[in-house]
Amino acid sequence: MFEVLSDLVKANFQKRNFNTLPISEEFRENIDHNSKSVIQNFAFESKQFRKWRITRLDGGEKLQVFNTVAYPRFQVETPILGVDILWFGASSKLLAVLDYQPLIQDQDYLEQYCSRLQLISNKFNQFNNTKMKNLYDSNKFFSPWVIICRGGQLELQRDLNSLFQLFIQDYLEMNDCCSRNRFLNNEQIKNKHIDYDIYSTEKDPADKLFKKFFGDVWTKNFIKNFLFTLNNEQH
Ligand code: BLA
Repeated sequence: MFEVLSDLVKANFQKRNFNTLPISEEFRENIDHNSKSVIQNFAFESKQFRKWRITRLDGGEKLQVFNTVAYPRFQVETPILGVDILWFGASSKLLAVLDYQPLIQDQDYLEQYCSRLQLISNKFNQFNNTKMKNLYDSNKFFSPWVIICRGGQLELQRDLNSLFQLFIQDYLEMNDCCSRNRFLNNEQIKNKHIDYDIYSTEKDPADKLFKKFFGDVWTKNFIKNFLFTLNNEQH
């Protein structure tokens, strides 16, 4: 269902000389033959990004997932891009979360790198929501302007693609203009990326879902060695 979102990201990559990063066979694609669910993963890098990963989970009519995270290189203090989009077919519910995930909560940092999210979400009424439930701490690696939509078929068809397109383009442009870091040095940036991976490993509610389809062993390995690879690193 969300193939168009992956295509859109990849089209941007082609224009900007991204390279494909190798992924081990077990993560490239995994199929749960019982439910016929398929998970596919892709990873890329470029001059500005050390890793940009994309995950798609096709669980048929019941569940569709698109998830992507972009990690800038340690020399750049810009936010991590995070997107989590889920479609629950049984209840016809869309959950879309999109954010320029700040490395720090300093007000000037948030203004400089994240506040432009408002300009995007203001264009789309039904995405004009920043209230999270308490799965995650909204003050840790989320911006005050995080875009959240809990909607239905209408939101899905109408605006998601246009909103996503703007969201990606704006982020890429922010990373194109190589302004000097004002808030963090390279070592601090690296440590924030490590903290992000550790925090996400703890909080991401995806593990239950993965375990159901692909089992405990694969899921642990996937989280540790594909999704959040810095979670074992030390400062
Ligand atoms: C919520 N994400 C969720 C939930 C699930 C997933 C099952 C709970 C949905 C519910 O409330 O019913 C699933 N997360 C996944 C899957 C992957 C994943 C399948 O990472 C596959 C890789 N999550 C992220 C990123 C962000 C994020 C990068 O992975 C940042 C934008 C956000 N997901 C996020 C938030 C919620 C959520 C904030 C809770 C939404 C809320 O508070 O209501």
